[in-house]
Amino acid sequence: MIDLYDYPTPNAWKVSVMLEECELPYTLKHVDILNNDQFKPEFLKISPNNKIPAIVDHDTPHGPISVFESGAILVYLAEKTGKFLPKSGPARVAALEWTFWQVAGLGPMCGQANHFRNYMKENTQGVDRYTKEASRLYGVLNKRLAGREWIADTYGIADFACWGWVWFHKMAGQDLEDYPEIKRWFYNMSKRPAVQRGKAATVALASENMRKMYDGPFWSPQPLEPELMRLHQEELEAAAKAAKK
Ligand SMILES: N[C@@H](CCC(=O)N[C@@H](CS)C(=O)NCC(=O)O)C(=O)O
Repeated sequence: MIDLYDYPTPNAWKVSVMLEECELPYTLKHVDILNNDQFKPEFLKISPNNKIPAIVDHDTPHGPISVFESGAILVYLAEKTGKFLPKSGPARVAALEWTFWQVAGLGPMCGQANHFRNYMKENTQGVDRYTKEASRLYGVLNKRLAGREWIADTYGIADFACWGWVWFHKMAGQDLEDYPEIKRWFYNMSKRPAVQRGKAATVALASENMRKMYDGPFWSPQPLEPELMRLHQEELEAAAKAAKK
């Protein structure tokens, strides 16, 4: 069994989505980062950089193994299961390139764009710099996806890494209408039941107020497609029921 230390954010969804896609059983350990749980000594032993996600894998020949940093977790799970990361060759290189591109670029820059746009609006230099950088990165991804179904050669860790950061496109000042290739990829991936389960599971453990924020086309400038919205609602309800048990 794997413990996933999470909070409902795109960084945690990378891992919960992968666990669902791999059909690996896992237990969610909710770390309330708004309440400083990430600084508790027992969590720092697992994740010394005081951030979610982190995992503890209890099912290994070496005894429990803990892993922090989402990119390292994705690679660890891929190597454990033999899934979602080609074992060698150019396809593996592409999967690693785009996964690390997300971890080092798309995630941090969109995070900064969110910070300045939504919490430090008066700092127009910051708003401008990070919104432009988020747009540049979205442009790079849009170009990459032209003529491709998935970000690397096959569906896998690069898609898991990027998906949540596209879900939150509005907070980084982006409009999917400007990126038709990303929009197509995003909706295709969002329709996968494992993706919906992975997101809903982490949201279900959040407070009721927080849940309401996710309960709809949150941050999305255009309403989600009705079919996707219906699936999203069903998954959220099922996950909320499971969390109450
Ligand atoms: N580079 C890290 C980033 C993780 C990260 O930023 N986690 C945020 C939530 S999305 C967090 O735990 N923040 C708590 C804090 O900074 O104190 C990764 O990819 O795992």
